[in-house]
Amino acid sequence: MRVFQWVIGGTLLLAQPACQQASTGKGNQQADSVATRAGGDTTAGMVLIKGGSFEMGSEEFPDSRPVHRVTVGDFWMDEHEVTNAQFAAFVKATGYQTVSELPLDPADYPDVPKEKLVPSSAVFTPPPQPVPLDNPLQWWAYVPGANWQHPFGSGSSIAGKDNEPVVHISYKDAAAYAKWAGKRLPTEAEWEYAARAGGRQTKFYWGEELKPGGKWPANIFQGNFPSGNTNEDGYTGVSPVKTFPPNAFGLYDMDGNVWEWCEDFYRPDYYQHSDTLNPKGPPDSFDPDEPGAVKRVQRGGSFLCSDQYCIRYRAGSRGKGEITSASNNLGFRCVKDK
Ligand SMILES: [Ca+2]
Ligand SMILES: [Ca+2]
Repeated sequence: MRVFQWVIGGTLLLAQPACQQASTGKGNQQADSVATRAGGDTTAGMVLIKGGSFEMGSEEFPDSRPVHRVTVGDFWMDEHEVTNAQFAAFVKATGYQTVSELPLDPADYPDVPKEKLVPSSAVFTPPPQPVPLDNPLQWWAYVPGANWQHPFGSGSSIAGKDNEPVVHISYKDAAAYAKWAGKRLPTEAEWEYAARAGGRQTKFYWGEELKPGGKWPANIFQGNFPSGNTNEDGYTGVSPVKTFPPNAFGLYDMDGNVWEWCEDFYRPDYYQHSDTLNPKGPPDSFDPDEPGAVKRVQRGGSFLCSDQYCIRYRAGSRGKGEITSASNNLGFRCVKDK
């Protein structure tokens, strides 16, 4: 079941369903019935990541401490975020409907006005003037009809945007796609190892400098958040995949563009007792900010991140999201065992 919340440098909860932990809605049944496509063993468009050891985490954020040594095995990873064209092929083959497209049962949301219980998703809607950064409702709107095919609501479309990352993707949607594609979502450790290209601890995944050589190396946010996007990197919203340079492993947009789901459940204290070999996350989730909400890890930040507000595009930082929630800066990529 869906929680009315968005994760952008923190979480905001508007209303919770009556029985979150059960989470046995229509989205689940759909995902369970998705069959793996024929020829699903292809690694086209993937990069073979040679495993190794690295220093995982960041001392900069309470939930990414301590930095600890982790070893991951070899795996394949999508070279870019899953695109609208790729997701459309999945939907065409399976008839899958994303969580944002499904109706909500009023019985599950006794505290939410009925008129709000229509298929919808969170869209970044900045105010025209500067605002204090203490209330995300000032720049997030729950827009009826917003979903992966209509990123800004029912009047919008993805026509001509085949190469943009698909957005408004919940964890359940991402997992269903991965299953169909014969792939899986990355573990958090695999994701960070790939984002660091196996390298050392740095402030940003691309290095120590925010803007090396005077150029923005990723699609993030410049200017005064949320109203004053100066658009220095050329994109106020998503950018087509492969617009910005790849990292040393040949992977694009690990930093910025859209947040990416990982398979691991979220717990802020997991790194204090994480496995060191191919860690797969804790057995269940717990977020003291929203006890009861089932959350998985998200990584890499988005086009809305900057040092002023959502600083979790920085290397080693972690994001989190309730598994049926989505927004127009949230997507994913897949991995595959070697
Ligand atoms: Ca940007
Ligand atoms: Ca990304």
